[in-house]
Amino acid sequence: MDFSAPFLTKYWPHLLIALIGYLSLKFLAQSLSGKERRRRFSYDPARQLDLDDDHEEDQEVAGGPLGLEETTEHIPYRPKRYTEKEMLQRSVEFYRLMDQRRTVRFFSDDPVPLGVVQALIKTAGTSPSGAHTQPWTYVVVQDFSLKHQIREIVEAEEEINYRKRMSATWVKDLEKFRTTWEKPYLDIAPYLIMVFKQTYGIGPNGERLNHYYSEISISISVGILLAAIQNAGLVTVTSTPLNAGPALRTLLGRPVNEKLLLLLPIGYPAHNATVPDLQRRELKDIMVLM
Ligand code: IYR
Repeated sequence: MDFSAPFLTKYWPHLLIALIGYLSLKFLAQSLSGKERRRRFSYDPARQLDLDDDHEEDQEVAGGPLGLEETTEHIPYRPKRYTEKEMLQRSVEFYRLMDQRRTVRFFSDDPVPLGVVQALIKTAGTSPSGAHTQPWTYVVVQDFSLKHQIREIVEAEEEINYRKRMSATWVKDLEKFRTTWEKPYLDIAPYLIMVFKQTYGIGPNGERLNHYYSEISISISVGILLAAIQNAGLVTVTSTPLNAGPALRTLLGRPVNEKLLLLLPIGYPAHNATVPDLQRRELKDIMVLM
């Protein structure tokens, strides 16, 4: 083919159309393969909410260093069996303990031994998780200046949340809890537990490992953590710092596969702490026996 000047003068519209067509097809192919990648790497129905975890990855690898290999041995499991009387007694006692749990927003700065916090996090780590991927990272912050920086980030976002991002109905629904964008407890509580979800795992050679149902897994793990905190005689507030996740992740130097889900301050309640006088739904309203 003759690519001389007269050829270009004559056929330049055709060439232009061909170039535009080529670039559009390339763009379409890239975005489709991106979608496909996202689909393959996340079998997590809650994932539509993850706006923060869109990354390039290398290759898909199943399992992980702590994951179950096909050859994993199955071993006998024979926990202690209680009598029916003991079982009832223990269940009712545990219910009574958990029924005392309240979300508390007023903290004492009394110190709590780190060993207690470590035991609480170990307990949270006993949670079941999708394909035993254990997709959680619990970042425990005790450093005063770091806690203060966290407070500044959270309050800056919460002020906008309360003023603009949350609907008027939402803000009204919260009135009875007397919450505001101000979070002094972030300075006062001896520890802030920052709960990160690992949207995918990273293997020993930097390869990307699939995680399944991570958000549900972490919710279960945090439920166990709340029970452990209650059992230790400490309190927390399960806060979800809307829009502050990326800045907090950067502040704490967490990797891109982690997304902040919850922020739990822990400590003793302030001596003058108050809680709203709420009622729990009765058994007949929450349980259906068939
Ligand atoms: N995250 C905000 C707002 C908030 C939202 C709900 I839903 C609550 O149950 C409580 C508070 C805050 O922590 O103030």
